[in-house]
Amino acid sequence: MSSGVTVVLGAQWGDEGKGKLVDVLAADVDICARCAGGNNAGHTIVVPINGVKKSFAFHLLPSGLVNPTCTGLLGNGVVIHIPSFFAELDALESEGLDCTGRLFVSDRAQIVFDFHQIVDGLKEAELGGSSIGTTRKGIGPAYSGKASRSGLRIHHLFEPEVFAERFRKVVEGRFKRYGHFEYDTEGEILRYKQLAERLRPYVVDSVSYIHKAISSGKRILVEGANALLLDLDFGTYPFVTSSSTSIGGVCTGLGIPPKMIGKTIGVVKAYTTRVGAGPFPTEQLNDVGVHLQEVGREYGTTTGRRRRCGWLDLVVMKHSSLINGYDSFNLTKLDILDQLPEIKIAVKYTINGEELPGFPADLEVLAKVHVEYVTLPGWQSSIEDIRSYVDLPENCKKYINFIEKYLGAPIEWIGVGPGRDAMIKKE
Ligand code: 2SA
Ligand code: GDP
Ligand code: MG
Repeated sequence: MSSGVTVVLGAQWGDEGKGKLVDVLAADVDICARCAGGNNAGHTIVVPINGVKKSFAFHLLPSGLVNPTCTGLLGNGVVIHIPSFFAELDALESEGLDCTGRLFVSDRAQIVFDFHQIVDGLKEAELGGSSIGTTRKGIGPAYSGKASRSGLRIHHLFEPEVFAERFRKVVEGRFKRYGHFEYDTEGEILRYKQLAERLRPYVVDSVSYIHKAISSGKRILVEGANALLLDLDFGTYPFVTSSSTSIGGVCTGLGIPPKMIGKTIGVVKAYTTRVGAGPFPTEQLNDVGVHLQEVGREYGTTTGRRRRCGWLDLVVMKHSSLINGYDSFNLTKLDILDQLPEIKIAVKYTINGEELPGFPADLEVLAKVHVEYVTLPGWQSSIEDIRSYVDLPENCKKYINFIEKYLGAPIEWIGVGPGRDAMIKKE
């Protein structure tokens, strides 16, 4: 690990395989922190336990917890549905992953309540045909509450009267906006009184906690959730999530200054996927898309939805690189391209023959772009068992080199299968 905080961020529309890289890097870190998002995220990790491959799905908790010496931290920028926090924790512990004393939650983090999840569904229904395709985990409504200063934070749980008063007010506000939906406000206040006591041992002043850890030489890894194209500012707005999923969200979601970030690794799938609605210029609504979806087993980790699939888009990746300033990349799921005779890569967007200067903000423009591709020959052999860069087929290396050259940063890691060991470190 390099000195300073290491950051892993999704470079496309999510599900690039961040969880797997975090798991690999967690072997050498002391703390794995989440800075944004909630249990909308889904990170699948496949690890050998007593010689048998076991799959863990993380949603809210940091994936680094799979490593028994790694401590997990949920920063102030995360939104926390407390019953889901405990459900995930209980599931991990029942599978033999003891998290006692190595999981902490920021006292400044916002709470996601069931009413946020109900409202998420109501908002989507209201949008009808132009719905976002959210995970319905209450993420948008919780961040809206935060921005409009009516949200409840973890520390409010420990001031029962303040909590009850703010809670009643905010639920009342939702009833005014959406009509009276079924919700037991007083019952929830009682439930949260009990949940507060269960949560108490996990709660820390995360700013002091992380700065103390940094100054005592602890190695910190930040696990990004969702991805750049789902960022509230830089993604395909409004078809985005409601948090800052870019490098800026690392600083605001944990309270660390940019100068403490040592290295930022972008995770990029060898093709592109997205779940939910919104434009996707390289989407393949044909046999190629079906092939990627089926061979890549592209289903949402949280909702089970089919992920839309298409070719790798380097215009998207350039936009993502400008904002996040990746030091290196992890190219994942390269093995999913094994059988394809030829592989396309998007390199340019044009309108009326003119190249666009960047990734357009306006989705009407994005929907109209003509995508220019470069076609490279496939390698048509299995790379799943290859563990060294030099042993990869020549056409596979050409694909990797093309991406590196276009993006101007090295591909440091190459994923060739879902398991922890199926990763090539390119020196
Ligand atoms: P939300 O629920 O308000 O954050 O949804 C807003 C948009 O963000 C997308 N989104 C995601 N995209 C990819 N992966 C996500 N996590 C799960 C996974 C998704 C799943 O790992 O597979 O299981 O469906 C994720 N979370 C949010 C979402 O599709 C909307 O486009
Ligand atoms: P995340 O949200 O970025 O952590 O990604 P997800 O876990 O939602 O989705 C990535 C999926 O691809 C998971 O099922 C991983 O186990 C799997 N995966 C990750 N890297 C690779 C790889 O290099 N090859 C293959 N075949 N699967 C991978
Ligand atoms: Mg995911």
